Amino acid sequence: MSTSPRTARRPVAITAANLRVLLAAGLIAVGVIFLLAVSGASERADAATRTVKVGNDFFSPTSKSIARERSVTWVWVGGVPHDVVAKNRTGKIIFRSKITKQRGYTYSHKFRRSGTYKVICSLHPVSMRMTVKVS
Ligand SMILES: [Cu+2]
Repeated sequence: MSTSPRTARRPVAITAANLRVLLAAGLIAVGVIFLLAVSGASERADAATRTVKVGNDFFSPTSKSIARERSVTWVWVGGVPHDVVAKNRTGKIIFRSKITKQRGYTYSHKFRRSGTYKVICSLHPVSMRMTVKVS
C-alpha cells in the first residue's frame, strides 16, 4: 500500500486571478492606512484647539467652547507658580491641578457635563480667570 504523505506543498501559480486578489488586498491595506493617518491628524488638530496657555498671570484664551466628553489641556508657559482650579456655585472644587512653575507641565480635565465652568488660578484669582463652555 502506498501512503506516501504529501509533505511538500505545491507552489501557488501566479495567475491573473491571484494577481487581482493580491492587488485588491494591497489597495485595501493602503486605504486603511490612509484613513488611519487622516483620522489621527484630525484628532491631533482637534486636541490642539482645546489647549489653554497658563502664563504670568493670564490664561490664553480666556474662553473655550467644547462639546461634552471632550478635554481641555492647560499648558504651563510662564515659569512662575500657578494652578488651575474650577469651583461650582457653592464653592466646591470640581477639579484642581497641582501648583507648579514647571514650564511645559500639562493638566487635562475631561468635561462630562454641559454647563459653564469658571476656572481660576488660586494664586492669582483676579488676573487669571477663564470660562469653559461645555455644550
Ligand atoms: Cu497664577
